[in-house]
Amino acid sequence: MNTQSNVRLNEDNLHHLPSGISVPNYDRKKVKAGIVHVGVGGFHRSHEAYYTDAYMNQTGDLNWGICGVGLRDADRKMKSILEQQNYLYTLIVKHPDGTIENQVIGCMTDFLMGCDEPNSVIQKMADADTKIVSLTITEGGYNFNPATNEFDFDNPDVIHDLANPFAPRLVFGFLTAALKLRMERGLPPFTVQSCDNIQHNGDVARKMLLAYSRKVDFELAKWIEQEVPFPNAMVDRITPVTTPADINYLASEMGVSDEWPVTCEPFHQWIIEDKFSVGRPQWQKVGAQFVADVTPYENMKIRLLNAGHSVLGILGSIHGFETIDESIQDPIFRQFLQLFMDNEVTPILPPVSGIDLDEYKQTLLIRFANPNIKDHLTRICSESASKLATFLIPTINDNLRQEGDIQCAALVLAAWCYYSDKQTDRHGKEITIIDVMSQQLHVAAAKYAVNPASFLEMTSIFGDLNKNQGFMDVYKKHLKAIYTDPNVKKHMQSIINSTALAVS
Ligand code: CS2
Repeated sequence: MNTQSNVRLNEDNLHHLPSGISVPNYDRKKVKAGIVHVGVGGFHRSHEAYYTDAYMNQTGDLNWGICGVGLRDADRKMKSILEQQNYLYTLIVKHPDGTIENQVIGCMTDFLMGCDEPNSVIQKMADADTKIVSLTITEGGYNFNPATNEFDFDNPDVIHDLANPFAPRLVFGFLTAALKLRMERGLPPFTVQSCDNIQHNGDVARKMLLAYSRKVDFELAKWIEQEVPFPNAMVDRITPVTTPADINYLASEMGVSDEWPVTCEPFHQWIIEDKFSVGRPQWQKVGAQFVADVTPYENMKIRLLNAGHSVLGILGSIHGFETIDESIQDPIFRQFLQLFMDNEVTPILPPVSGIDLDEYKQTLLIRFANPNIKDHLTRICSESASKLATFLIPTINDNLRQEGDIQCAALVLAAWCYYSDKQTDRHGKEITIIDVMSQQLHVAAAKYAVNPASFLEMTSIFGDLNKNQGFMDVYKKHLKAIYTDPNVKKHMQSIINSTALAVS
């Protein structure tokens, strides 16, 4: 909705916005881009950009503005809206009690499209003012084969990039071309800062970039290996997809026209290894935590929060729920999630310094239940092929190694097979599935009747799970139960009951 009395969000109007919306207190004209960020979606805007804006507000250090970069056609809409708004947008922070905070974020200075102007992106990254190139490119964007953990050179985009080093499509092509220019110009390298939910995200980015750059230029790869830091980081803030209702809320209740605001929960966490080549913002002044080793924190977050989301997402979709808060309101879903976290994840987590795991899990349940964060299961289940390979399969493998429990996780994989095969909920209502592998998943799952192991034979996702007889027995039992009766709650309840019996 855009009524005449509404104020359009842009630089000219920034200090004429209606009350109830906070705005940056720094002079945006003086902001210099020290960060180039690839992958400007909701999460980047609610997290790294939020911290950077807060840092500028608090310290007045304006050397860390963010130049956004989109690499795919799909990013054009974001560029065009942000451009019209002089790169301003509203962050709508929704508390569980209904309180809403509206805040304009002002640290973005520009937005470049890699697919339209690859050279501008490469030059921007190679610019001496650029100190950090940060990434939210999703789990799939790292282009590794989860079964081998090696760079996937068979990807047609990689083949394209090797043949067109100055007009690449993937992030590794851009980073390689820009770092080459910096090396040739005698400039120090930028830091590559991954902000994706991948265990050891910095190490993975490093491994993939080294594999790719070695094919391009061996000397350059050696320089990257020795000089470029890739801090690992744990990132966290639940950020649902922006809906027309969010845009309407700002227009009708706040009197502001913002074409693409971001909504998020109040909770945020960022734990980063302190390895930067040419400086960084003092993000610790606004709540980020710098530590020597982020491993225990990322393990905890990915295996509890992200996997927990997938558990609710897959089972909730089959049940017919639409959002995370709706799923967690259901006592059986809640108990099942708690059981999964307590029995299957907690025992394999190393201790996390300064964190009480029980409290952390309770906070997760409260965050998931926030009734104002309508986090759709479509978003949660999107790209499950790469998500589950990172969030859930490693937990199963750890449990199999130490004879831990795998009942809940096996039920989730069985449910995922049913979901991929039928693509409907238990009542036959179609489910929207967003996954680059959805077709392969569907074909493998649909062979269930002739070969119940067919789904798990997709080794690029499941690795060797299909060779583990003990696991396969449990998985097949759950699979049969779900195909016989897709009322997943019944099967969740029976796992809850049998675990309670085993404990008593
Ligand atoms: C979610 C994450 O996409 C997912 O599967 O689990 O986007 C999650 O909301 C964020 O990692 C929260 O920090």
